[in-house]
Amino acid sequence: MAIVTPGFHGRRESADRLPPGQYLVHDFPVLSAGPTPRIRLERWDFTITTETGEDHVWTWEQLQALPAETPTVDLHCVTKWSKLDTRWRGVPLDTLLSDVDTSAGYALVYSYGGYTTNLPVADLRGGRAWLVHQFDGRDLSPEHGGPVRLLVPHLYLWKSAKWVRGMRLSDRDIQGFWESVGYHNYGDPWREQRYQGD
Ligand SMILES: Nc1nc2c(c(=O)[nH]1)N[C@H]1C(S)=C(S)[C@@H](COP(=O)(O)O)O[C@H]1N2
Ligand SMILES: [Mo]
Repeated sequence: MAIVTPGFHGRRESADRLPPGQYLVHDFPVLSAGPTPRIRLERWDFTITTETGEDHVWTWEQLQALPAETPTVDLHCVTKWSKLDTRWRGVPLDTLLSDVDTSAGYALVYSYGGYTTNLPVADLRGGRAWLVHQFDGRDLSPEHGGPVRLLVPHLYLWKSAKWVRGMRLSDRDIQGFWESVGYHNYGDPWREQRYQGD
């Protein structure tokens, strides 16, 4: 009898891991809506602003001092490519949010360069979202969002904001860049939530 441990993907067939309408790639495509910003680490910081307007700020050193995890996850882009077993290193959002007093339902994530994307705060919790600074054992390259990107692999990859700078928590769900031009508000690849109305 085959035993499949949830989270241990090595024993599952690739085909079972491909959401509807997706195909596998082995390279790592770059999808950016604008130019790649270059951010010096001494100037980098990450801010969580609560619904009451309180700012929590982490510098690069402070982020590095937090316990890191090394998730191996599958990525699913709404343009239909999926990449399996990508290896990352970063700090779980649970750790950052544990310092933040909030009951807000929604996060509007924003990046250096102006990109935004929205998701429920619940999706940032539960060991499902990280601020990552390494990919495949190396510093995350600028093209893929370095120095730090958000990684939320259970949603389509446009939610994983590259060059992430902060997030505003709110009781109101405010749409981000792609969401406001017709992409799905939530973006679950397993339910094929590509566009509004899917
Ligand atoms: N800041 C920022 N983050 C972004 C984007 C972007 O244009 N700007 N594109 C999104 C989209 S649509 C996808 S598919 C992934 C692509 O990540 P990759 O370039 O590392 O493959 O980043 C997401 N995060
Ligand atoms: Mo995308």
